[in-house]
Amino acid sequence: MELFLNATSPYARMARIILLEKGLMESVTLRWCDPWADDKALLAVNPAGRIPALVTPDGKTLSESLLIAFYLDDFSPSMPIVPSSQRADVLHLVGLGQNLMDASFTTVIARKHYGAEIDQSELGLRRQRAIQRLIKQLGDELHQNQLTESLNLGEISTAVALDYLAFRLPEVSWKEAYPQLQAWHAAVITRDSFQQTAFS
Ligand SMILES: N[C@@H](CCC(=O)N[C@@H](CS)C(=O)NCC(=O)O)C(=O)O
Repeated sequence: MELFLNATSPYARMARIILLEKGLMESVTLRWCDPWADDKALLAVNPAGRIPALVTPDGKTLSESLLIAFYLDDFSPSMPIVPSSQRADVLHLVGLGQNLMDASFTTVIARKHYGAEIDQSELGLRRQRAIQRLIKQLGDELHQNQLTESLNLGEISTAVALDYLAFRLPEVSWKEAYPQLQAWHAAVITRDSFQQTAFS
């Protein structure tokens, strides 16, 4: 398999963490690229020009981080990241994590292209309110003692989204406001899969 990625995409990081958590790194070649520079090799496999993109052993390209996550979970059923006994709980958390990732990432990209004043636009303000509500709900729902030996997809998505917030939008000081969430996040990111893929 091949995974097209860069070092700052939260979506690509999620795919890489799943590969590590499921012990699949030896089955994949990492193809580092710049999706914003119309990378030719990326465009050849994914006309959307976005990462992550995973090329399967039979040459099919998968785009969209969640579709890649589901494919990898099926590819290697050991250590399931969406265990059937907890499906609704895990998917609920995935929704919170992905929405936090989307609102944070869109804020960063909008600022990059249109300047920080874009935060004061109607959509910018909506994104900021969504980020605040999502963090509050995660703070209410997540406790360090819920963590088990293996991570599920909801935990991976949420921890990556929180890490991305700390990396790109440090002014959203969620750690100070939600110490219980901070303890949960700190416990998750000690894992090898998070340490090896830290944003840089
Ligand atoms: N919904 C997509 C989002 C992927 C995405 O937005 N990737 C960004 C990098 S973080 C990208 O490749 N952007 C390039 C572009 O939009 O042209 C997913 O979950 O995979």
